[in-house]
Amino acid sequence: MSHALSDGPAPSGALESVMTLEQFILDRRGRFPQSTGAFSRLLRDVSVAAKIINHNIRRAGILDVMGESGTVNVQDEKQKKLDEIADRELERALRRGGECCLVGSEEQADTISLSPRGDFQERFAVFFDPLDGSSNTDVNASVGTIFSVYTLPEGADEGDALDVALRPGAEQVAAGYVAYGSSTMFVFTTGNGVNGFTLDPGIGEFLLTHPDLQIPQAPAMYSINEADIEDFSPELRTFLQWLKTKDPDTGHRIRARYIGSFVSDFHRNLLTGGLYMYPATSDHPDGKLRLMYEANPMAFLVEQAGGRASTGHQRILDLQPEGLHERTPLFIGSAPLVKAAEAYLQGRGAEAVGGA
Ligand code: FDP
Repeated sequence: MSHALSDGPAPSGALESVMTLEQFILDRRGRFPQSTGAFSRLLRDVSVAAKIINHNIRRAGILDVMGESGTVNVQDEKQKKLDEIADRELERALRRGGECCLVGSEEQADTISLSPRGDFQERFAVFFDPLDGSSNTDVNASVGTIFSVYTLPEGADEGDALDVALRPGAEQVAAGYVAYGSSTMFVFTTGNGVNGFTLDPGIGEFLLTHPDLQIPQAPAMYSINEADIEDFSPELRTFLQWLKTKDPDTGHRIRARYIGSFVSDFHRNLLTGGLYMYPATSDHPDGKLRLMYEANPMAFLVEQAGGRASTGHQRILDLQPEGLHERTPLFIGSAPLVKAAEAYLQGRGAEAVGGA
């Protein structure tokens, strides 16, 4: 893994060996002569929106963009001003780019057609969570944007758009996230591995810093909001107990980390190895995270990075979505830990993980 630009602005000359996101997309496109370029342009549009959102987040506290906007979204959550800005910028960039016919956002009750003539000549549908973990923005903790891309079949039009677009995550053609942390990273897959790009603020370009990301199989971290433990199933509580026991061979204990911002928790665990959980609880039997724009895109990414994503009982990417804002329980990260979680939740715990 190379971290070519970790120390401030790149010295002149260093860029020759570093690939920008745009170059990377063009390079990949060159391998498919039949490609029309529409998909490359769509990814470019998302990355442009990411830069604008990043610009606003970085000036939060200076500009009047912190705090609540006074509105609630369809999930009955109070919207933050930054939620609204991120939502607007993504929709604008995709509309301007002209390659996307349909968007579905966490912040909007229904999908929105971007097709000027309503004929869906533009083939892509994009689902997104414009600002995930936005309760963190007022306290200067990291947040993210998540996106998921599908191609619509020929003949789809505005009338049946959502029905046609509600496809299992296994049919995504691209997915990714932007992590606005101590640096800003754009991480995405088109089903051919996972690559991570770091924004160099000096030149305003995402540069390839994390090629071909693979999630470590040996877990370092687990992430869950244990404040809800009373509402967890007995099986999940037993699993958490197992997670906290020391490895008898190494004396090592997996550490707990929970930022409460899915993108940030996922990104850390992708780099270090680990497991993120948002389970079903007695209060929320379907969990909290949304299938179309949180669980599916991250499940696609994690599988492409050699990891696993599950409800605890079923592969996330096989779920047939029923609605834009549907929720799902989620266990995602290093494959051995996700499998261990599945074993405990299915009542095969100790025997399946070797007697713990
Ligand atoms: P948020 O509500 O701040 O947008 O998807 C929603 C999410 O954040 C995730 O990013 C985060 O992991 C989770 O909810 C936090 O929920 P809890 O406060 O219930 O732990």
